[in-house]
Amino acid sequence: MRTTKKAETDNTKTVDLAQNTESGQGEFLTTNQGLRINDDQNSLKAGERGATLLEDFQLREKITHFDHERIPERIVHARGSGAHGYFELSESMSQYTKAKFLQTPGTRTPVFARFSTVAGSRGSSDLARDVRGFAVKFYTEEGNYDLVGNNVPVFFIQDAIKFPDLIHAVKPEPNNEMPQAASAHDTFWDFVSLTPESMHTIMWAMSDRALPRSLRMMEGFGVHTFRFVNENNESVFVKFHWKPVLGVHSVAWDEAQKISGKDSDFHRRDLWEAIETGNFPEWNFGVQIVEEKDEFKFDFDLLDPTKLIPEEIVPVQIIGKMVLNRNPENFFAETEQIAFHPGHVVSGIDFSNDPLLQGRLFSYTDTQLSRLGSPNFHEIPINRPIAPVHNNQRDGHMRQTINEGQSSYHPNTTGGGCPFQAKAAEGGFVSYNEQIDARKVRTRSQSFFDHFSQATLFFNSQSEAEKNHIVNAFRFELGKLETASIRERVVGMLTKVDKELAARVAEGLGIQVSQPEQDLNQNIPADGDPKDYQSLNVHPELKISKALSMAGTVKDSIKTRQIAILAADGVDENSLNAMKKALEAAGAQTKIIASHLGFIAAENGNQIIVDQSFLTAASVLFDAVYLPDGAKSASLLTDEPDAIDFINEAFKHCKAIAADGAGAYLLDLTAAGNKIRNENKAEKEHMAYGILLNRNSKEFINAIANHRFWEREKACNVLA
Ligand code: HDE
Repeated sequence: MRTTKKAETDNTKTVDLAQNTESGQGEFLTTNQGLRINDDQNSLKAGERGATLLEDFQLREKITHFDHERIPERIVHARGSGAHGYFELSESMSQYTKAKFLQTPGTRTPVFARFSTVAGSRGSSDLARDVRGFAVKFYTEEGNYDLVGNNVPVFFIQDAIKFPDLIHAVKPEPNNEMPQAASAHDTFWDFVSLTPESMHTIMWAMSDRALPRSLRMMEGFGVHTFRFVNENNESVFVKFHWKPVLGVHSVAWDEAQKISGKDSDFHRRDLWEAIETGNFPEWNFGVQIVEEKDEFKFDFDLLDPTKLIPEEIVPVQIIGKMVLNRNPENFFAETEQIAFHPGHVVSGIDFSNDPLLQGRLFSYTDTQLSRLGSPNFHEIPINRPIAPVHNNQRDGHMRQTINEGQSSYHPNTTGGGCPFQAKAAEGGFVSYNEQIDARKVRTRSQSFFDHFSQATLFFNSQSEAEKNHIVNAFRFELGKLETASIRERVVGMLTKVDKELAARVAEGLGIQVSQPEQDLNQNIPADGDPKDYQSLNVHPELKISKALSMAGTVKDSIKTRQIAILAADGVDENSLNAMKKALEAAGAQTKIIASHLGFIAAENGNQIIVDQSFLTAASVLFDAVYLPDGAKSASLLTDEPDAIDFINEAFKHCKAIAADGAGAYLLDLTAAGNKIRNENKAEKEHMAYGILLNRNSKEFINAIANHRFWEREKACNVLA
């Protein structure tokens, strides 16, 4: 069989065919033609002070390349961070799918995962309130499989034809390009208020799920219903899930906004550093399987992407795990140039007729053509499959492969018939032969008309603190609107989700809750579809789904958590070091923060190195605070307004705070001290609110593992 000459397909390393175009470390500086450069500091001039000569090819080449360094950013999901790793199967799926990488437990498949926000530009902040993209490219031996999902299991719209409208509405407004990476503006909520199907996903977006503590601490979902197809051509429906081993955790909204200012790369840095320090992020991979015969047994349509299958109804079966263990060498070459596509499937995985998914199948290649500039984007190293590529596609901008021979068509004899078509038994992809016999219609199925019952299920499933955060998120977002009628329409829509939610949001906005029926129909343009598919009243049996709340998530580890230790001259070295060692032994990372960099002198005269000063550190960048013993240190810090602010903020954001000995004096000056210690509450109660006085390291570790003490918001009247 004749083969095409192909670039090395080791996607894990960027190696060129003919020449070494790697980093060039230890090599001479050259032009792009390989000519060694003698002077890269000065352009070629007519005399020392003379004009620069057009002849200077070295200058021209360098500037020209620079002028063209930027490519269009992704139309959505522009800001992202990615990493390499592997997927390891633990349970064979051979009963359901013939996909090779899902057959034999222990099989490892290389992956590249990219996480992103949706609305913001490439340079925007990581902590925007937004859905997060969760896209994974599996480099399987049968070709690339892309699972291009999000960190919420549902989507805003039911039909791809509405996607440009949704995105136009959420992106900065076109007249003034404001606001960046934010949904709190008129056009977004105008669209939402006229699109009742968006309400379920809106509930997720207004919840803390939209403010992850870390990319490593968020779930991922394939969103659509897909199909598995086995060797016998039998199919089942499948939904995909990623479950983070560290649990699902979020930050508070006030904190998110402050992080955006203090470190807009907060998530990117967190992912990078976790991998650099060997704390490889891990997710369990799960599936929900629905037999074909059960397609219509639910009170929602499996094809409707605004619906999830509650885990209480179809449990998630864990079948493997993903480990991310290598940072990219080059952000542009890998994270920026990776091109995902929900249509990149392998034999054994197929599509359902979800109209949102069907539209996506067109969009992704189309967008890569303008973003990456050529139909040969699959030849960019990060996009190359490890499976060999043989076909009759030729040429085009930036073609890398040097195809040999006379034959570039099929069928042929000039090429000995190569490359051959593969039979199904040889791994050739055969679409699932679903029977379709239908009329062409431009309509929506009645079974998609229930827009509110799962929004209600989501709200009812939240803890009290989570509900409060949702109320405040609506108050914030709608409070930013300039058009009162949009605000009122959204509140009217909320009455369909939960009357109390609507009333509380309305109270915060100082408006009356209006009649939902009127509201939903008023101001809707005559040609606007929503009124034609007003909600169907469905009363699902399931009233609460625990899996929808983050309250019951994994809380058993402080691995990679960032702990601030505030200290000054006179700190008790033992008190500081004992806690520091215990926290680090449990996997946390500690930073000693003082008024200045360099060293502080401990009570016993020893010098202690300072990691960060109050100028460069910020409370919002840490998970917990420790105040060690040492009378002088505590007293110096009480005169340091930044130290008091630091503790107050940690208290407001419901983080664990521990003080030892004299460290407690410092606590007394803060809101934490006033609210808890000075009110003479029982010590047990301090603990319940995550304030620990003279407690041992084990107790502090447990408190940090709890992530946040949201109970503090109500008990101490603080709003995180
Ligand atoms: Fe995407 N989406 N999308 N999307 N999407 C893109 O492709 C699109 C949708 C998702 O890290 C674009 O390469 C349409 C749902 C992720 O590179 C674009 C529709 C879900 C990423 C595009 C949807 C997603 C994208 C922009 C409605 C969750 C980032 C750049 C029919 C299941 C991938 C690009 C990465 C990216 C189109 C809806 C997830 C324009 C038309 C639903 C994670 O092609």
